Amino acid sequence: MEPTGYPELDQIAQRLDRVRTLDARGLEAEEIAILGRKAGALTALLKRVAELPIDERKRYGALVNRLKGQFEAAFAERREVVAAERRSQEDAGRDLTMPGRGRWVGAEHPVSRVVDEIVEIFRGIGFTVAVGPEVETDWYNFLALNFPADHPAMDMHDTLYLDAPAVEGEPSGRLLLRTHTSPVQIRTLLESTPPVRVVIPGMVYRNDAFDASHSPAFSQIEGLAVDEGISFVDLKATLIHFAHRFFSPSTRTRFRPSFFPFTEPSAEMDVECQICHGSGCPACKGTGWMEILGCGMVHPRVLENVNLDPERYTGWAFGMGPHRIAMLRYGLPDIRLLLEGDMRFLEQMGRTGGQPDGRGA
Ligand code: 2NL
Repeated sequence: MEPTGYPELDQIAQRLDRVRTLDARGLEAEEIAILGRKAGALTALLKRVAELPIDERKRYGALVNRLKGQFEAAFAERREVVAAERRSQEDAGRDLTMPGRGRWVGAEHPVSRVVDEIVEIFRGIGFTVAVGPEVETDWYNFLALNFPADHPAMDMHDTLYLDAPAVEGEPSGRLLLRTHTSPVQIRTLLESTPPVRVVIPGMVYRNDAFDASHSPAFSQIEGLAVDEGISFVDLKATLIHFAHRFFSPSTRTRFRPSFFPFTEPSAEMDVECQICHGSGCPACKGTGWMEILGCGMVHPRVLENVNLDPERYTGWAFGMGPHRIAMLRYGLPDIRLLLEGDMRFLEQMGRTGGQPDGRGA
């Protein structure tokens, strides 16, 4: 560059060529050193223009401004080059032929699937869904359901009681983990007036050992219909419809007499064995049948306990265990498979076509 006659300008001008050798950090520092608003070398010279004699001012000002423009252009150009270099370095570390990372594909748990299917079948015929607390009082869990106060189910050996004071102001307020979802039905009946058609899915708890067929925590779905003029015919028709939708339209069913404190008469419902279809196999212990639920006409005393007149209203109810149903449907030998979260089992159940009947695939 031509000398200008101003050594301080020429000195700064010498730094212009170096700009295209700077890296990102050096570039930033140099911009501040030359053009920085507070301490930039050129900025300082520009401030001095005003102090010069009037005839010099014009030439000097033009020289400083030209140099400023040259630096601005050089910095901008260098910024572009540095950014492009960084982009190409990033691209160099990228291997577009590398195989993609596999995604974890989740799947519904077999018990969730069974619960959802059961709920959907009943919703399809006008039932609504209700849920309620898992900690209950012994009135909602037992006494309202016509359990006598000395019933063995109320014993500490069968029921998990909470180590907490009883709820005051309740008819009987000892706190426990609900042993069935029936207390939610009691709450529903207390809160509404018939017609009532409701299904209640949820976890229930019993003081049981954890073995192949028992667990201290398992799921239940109960259903309840209360209205004027409801009979055992409604119970049978509805539950047979359910079995045909859930298993298959040709699945045979049968009802056997049974006993529950909260229903009278009571029954257990069997469907033909889903493994051998009736010929007899180890899964059905050679009987050709599998028990899927308990049911019955709501006991008149249960209706009275929720302030309904049993002369006017009748109802029916059922209860079944989705863990058990899932074991029957998928031919599982051990309930612990459904509760322990072993990925080898869950991946097998979740895999497309991995289930015996191909459902949910
Ligand atoms: C079973 C049997 C059953 C019910 C549950 C019920 C509820 C109310 C009134 C009358 Cl509020 N009954 N529930 C009725 C019959 C059987 O469950 O074996 N469950 C796994």
